[in-house]
Amino acid sequence: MNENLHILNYWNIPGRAESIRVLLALGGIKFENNFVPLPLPLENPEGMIPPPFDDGTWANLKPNTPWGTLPTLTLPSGEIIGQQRSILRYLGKSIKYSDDYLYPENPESAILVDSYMDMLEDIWPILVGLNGPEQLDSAPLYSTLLGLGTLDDFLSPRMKKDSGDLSMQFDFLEKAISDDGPFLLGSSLSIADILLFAAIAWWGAGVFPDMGWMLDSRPKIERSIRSVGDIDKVSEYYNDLKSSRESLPVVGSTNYSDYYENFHSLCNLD
Ligand SMILES: N[C@@H](CCC(=O)N[C@@H](CS)C(=O)NCC(=O)O)C(=O)O
Repeated sequence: MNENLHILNYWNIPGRAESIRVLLALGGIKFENNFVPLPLPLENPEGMIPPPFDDGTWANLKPNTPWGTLPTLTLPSGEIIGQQRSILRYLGKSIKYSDDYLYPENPESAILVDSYMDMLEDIWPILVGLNGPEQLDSAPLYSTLLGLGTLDDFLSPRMKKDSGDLSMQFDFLEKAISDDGPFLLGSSLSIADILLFAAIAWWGAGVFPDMGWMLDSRPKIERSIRSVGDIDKVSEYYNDLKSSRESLPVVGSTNYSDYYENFHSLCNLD
């Protein structure tokens, strides 16, 4: 590990870390990934270093993280900071795009950015599903992580237009987005756009069979995330890593490489 770099500590999947990776790339901040083996009860494929699945690393690391969770970001000073949205705000206060800080300085814009990020956080645990070993295979995200496919029976009623609770949350999001665009707040990019881009691309592979479940008839959400994928520094980041992501584990019906496919398609890298 290079001590002068930022180090992003997380599993080797997009998950809650991807927004931070994209933001670091957009800010031109050099960082390394410290891929911690995912604490899932799956056999490790031979010869993969680091092993993708549980080898006891997380149990040892967890008590030494600030909040008992990943992602964390190790700063060049050695300080370790945690919590996805807090890390985004921290970085967004010093990273600019087209002369604007990605976490706006004015309180009226900042509350909007926070609201978008908090509403995404309301959706996140529903899509991850219940935690605990005995419930793993009935939780939407864990089902794909364990190679058991997407839980359409769980998701379909909740994503039913006009009646499903999750569908309504995506509709509130669509309604809130500026008409003019291209970004959530209008012409200024913010960390909320980065989080939305990372969330939809991840959920569209890790939870739903595709992004259409969230994007169909929601053109403003789609416009916003496509606009993030169109940013040169973002597409260059995915282009540089594309081949390294072709050799990720395959578990049952899940090829972990597919977890990055939506990011590539949003960056027009197909
Ligand atoms: N509020 C936290 C939630 C983080 C979280 O739940 N992380 C999960 C992985 S996505 C985790 O660390 N799970 C392992 C554990 O809780 O032991 C954030 O937004 O960063």
